[in-house]
Amino acid sequence: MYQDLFMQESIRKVEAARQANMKLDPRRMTAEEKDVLLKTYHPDYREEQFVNLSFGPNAGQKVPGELAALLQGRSRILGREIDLEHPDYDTDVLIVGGGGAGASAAIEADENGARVMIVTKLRIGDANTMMAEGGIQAADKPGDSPAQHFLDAYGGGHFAAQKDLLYKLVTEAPEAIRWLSELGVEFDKAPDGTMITTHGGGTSRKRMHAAKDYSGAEIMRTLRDEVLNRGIPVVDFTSAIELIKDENGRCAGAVLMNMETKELLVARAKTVILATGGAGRLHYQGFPTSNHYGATADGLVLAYRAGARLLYPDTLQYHPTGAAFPAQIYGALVTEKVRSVGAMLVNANGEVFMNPLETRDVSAAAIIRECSDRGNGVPTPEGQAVWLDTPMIELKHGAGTIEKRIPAMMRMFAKHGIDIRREPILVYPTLHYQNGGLKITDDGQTDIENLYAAGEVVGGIHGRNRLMGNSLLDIIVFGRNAGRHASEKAKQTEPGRLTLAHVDAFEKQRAEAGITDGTVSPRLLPDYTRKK
Ligand code: MEZ
Repeated sequence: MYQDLFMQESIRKVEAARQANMKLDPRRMTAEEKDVLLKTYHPDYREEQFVNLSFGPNAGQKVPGELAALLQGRSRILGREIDLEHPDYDTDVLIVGGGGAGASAAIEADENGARVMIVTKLRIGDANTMMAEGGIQAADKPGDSPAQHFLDAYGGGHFAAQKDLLYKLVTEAPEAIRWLSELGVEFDKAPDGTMITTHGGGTSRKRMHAAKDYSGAEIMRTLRDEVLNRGIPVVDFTSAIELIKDENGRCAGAVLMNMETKELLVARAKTVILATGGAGRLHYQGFPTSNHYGATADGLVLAYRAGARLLYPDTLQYHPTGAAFPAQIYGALVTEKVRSVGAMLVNANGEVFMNPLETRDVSAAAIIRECSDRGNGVPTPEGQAVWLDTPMIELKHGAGTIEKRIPAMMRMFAKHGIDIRREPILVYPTLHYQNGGLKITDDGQTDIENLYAAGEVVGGIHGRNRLMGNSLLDIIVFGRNAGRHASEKAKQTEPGRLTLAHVDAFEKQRAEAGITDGTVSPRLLPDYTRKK
């Protein structure tokens, strides 16, 4: 498959150095080294790629230019007739988004006796949860503790996590694993029934629980079955395009749009949970993405327009190992588990240039440095890349390890003629996760009364960088949390008269700020039409 002569020559160097490389235990970078590396090479520090918001709850703060255009964009409902007096749907808890957080919230709200409805612009399960591969963290083994988990995540997130949220995440993690197991998730287990756990970047203990390398798909399969078995209504191919408030300023529903007919519908609800996921499909700074097709920051736009603050909207996660070759899988996730089970990152000369389990932001920046200033990248049709030396895995752990532990990776590359048991693979950072998002309290409520949020749309749980496996964890812990609190709040709520006055007010602010570009938001789907 590697027909390019430079690649072939480089592979020979990787092979020649492999045995010696395998004996290396590259030292971790010091805090000072990491600091300089990040500031020089991490995309979050490319100041020219950010703009300051002109108005709204985060006025004056910097966000990626692509996101600013959407946050300050024009509403899709301007000039449309919307009959708020006669809602098409009436429910206690309206959940926007059909991924892991939305499904967990729905199950918990249903369990609490609420009438629940999920609305999703694609189908339930079409979400980043489905695409998560390597695992979910929980400190549930001897020698580990939630306190240790907290320290790893707090340090890895540059001491910026909201401490109360992170505390909740790590202390409720063992219960999340138990809940998932009881629902039917098939985690990897040793013959004696104990969970197999591995390291991830930045973890001090082996606490990554996995279902091979399709952990997210296994979790989503189980949650989706549970939602459907409970008979929770799911309205698919229908997006939320604006939140509705009541006359008292509380969130009280959403304007929905049928994605095929473009018909507008009104859903009235006592409480609303946004679980709309991330933003990879905005392709910040032109990066490819590991994200699902629907990851277009919709929840941030809806909530911002209704008056909710964002936390750390300027920080994104570039997963260090996106597939860089061949072009058909450019940007697809190569799970961190590949490094957890023994593969090392090496440059075009076959040299190991970092410890393979540095945290993600540091690893991504080190790869970018190797491919730019150091000139040690392997040229690819899309740019530059480094090798992830996968044959090391079976040399270390024996034949059959790759098929057993990371079969999805093996299949993804095999489809393109690359046998990762024998040949290394080319990787480069890919846009993976939105560290920032909606500010919430520890009961999951945003700045707007009766508007809750869970999952990747939330900011602050992980600080300015998330560790592997803490996102599958947060969708469960905070999804269930939001479902519980939103359903409880719904019991005490009777929505007043519905209104969209906040949308008009936002439009006025937009005009006063002199924003005249025609961007309409939320985006809903990526725009891949070829531009001349
Ligand atoms: O948490 C993640 O983002 C994850 C599990 C990704 C991966 O590398 O597999």
